[in-house]
Amino acid sequence: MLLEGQKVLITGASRGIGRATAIECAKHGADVALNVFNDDEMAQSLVKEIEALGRKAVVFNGDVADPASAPAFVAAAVAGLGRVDAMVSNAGICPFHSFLDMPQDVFSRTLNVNYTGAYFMCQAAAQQMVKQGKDAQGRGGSIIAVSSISALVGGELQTHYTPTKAGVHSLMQSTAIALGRHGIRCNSVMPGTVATDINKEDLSDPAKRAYMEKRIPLGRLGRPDDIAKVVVFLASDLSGYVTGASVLTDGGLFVNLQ
Ligand code: NAD
Ligand code: RM4
Repeated sequence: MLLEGQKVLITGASRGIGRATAIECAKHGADVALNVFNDDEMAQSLVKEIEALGRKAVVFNGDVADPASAPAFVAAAVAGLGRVDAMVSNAGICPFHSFLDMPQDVFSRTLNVNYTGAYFMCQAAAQQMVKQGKDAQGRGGSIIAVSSISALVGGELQTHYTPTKAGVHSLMQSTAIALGRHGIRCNSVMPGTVATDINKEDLSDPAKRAYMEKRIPLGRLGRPDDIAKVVVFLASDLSGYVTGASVLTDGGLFVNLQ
């Protein structure tokens, strides 16, 4: 019960890593506010799962690429849960595409969802945390960006995507400085390859999947809850002196170069 009584906001919460994060936070005693984007059935089934764990869930439908969705999500969370203790900026897309013929709309949408969305969601959460003030132990809240191993390595079909993941990690480094005086910690988690909808097609080639698995020292692709557990750690007091950091969570993939 690392998050007993905490109020945690999660963007892109209906599927994959965001969904697992919502469930893991609820298992650790948190109530959750779920930003979803036109995914009603999945959102409703998630609310049921959270409630079955004895926790509260507030749903807010909105496109993170629209900066106006950020203060609206935080306002909905405060109306439903009373306050904000942690923000998990998770929503992201990766429409795999080659570089030389990258359409401008695919580039722009990826940037707007993954980077602009994260920026304004984190800003809106931080504004609310600053308004709430620090507690007696000097804690002001925790902001966690879901970055990626792709912040550190390239991807041939990810030239639009990898810079957004480097970008959100860099954002956490700078906001850690900007918000430290308010007791707000800012960190990123960098997942390796986790089988979710985002890469279903990419990993549907058995040869590619087998190649990826073979390169991972722990011998398997990541599961959404592998990442969710690290998010819980970064939201909790266990990481109370950690800010501006990243936690690479990849089964060893990054170091396995030779
Ligand atoms: P996913 O496709 O299962 O989930 C993405 C979620 O984001 C969905 O719930 C989707 O509805 C939501 N979303 C998409 N566009 C949105 C928008 N405009 N506004 C609000 N929500 C939106 O994929 P996932 O693997 O769970 O990805 C979650 C995050 O993890 C992404 O930021 C991704 O870059 C990152 N990541 C994933 C992997 C991986 O291998 N799966 C690795 C590293 C990082
Ligand atoms: C991640 C990483 C994974 C890929 C997903 C879509 O950041 O690059 O390997 O499958 O993005």
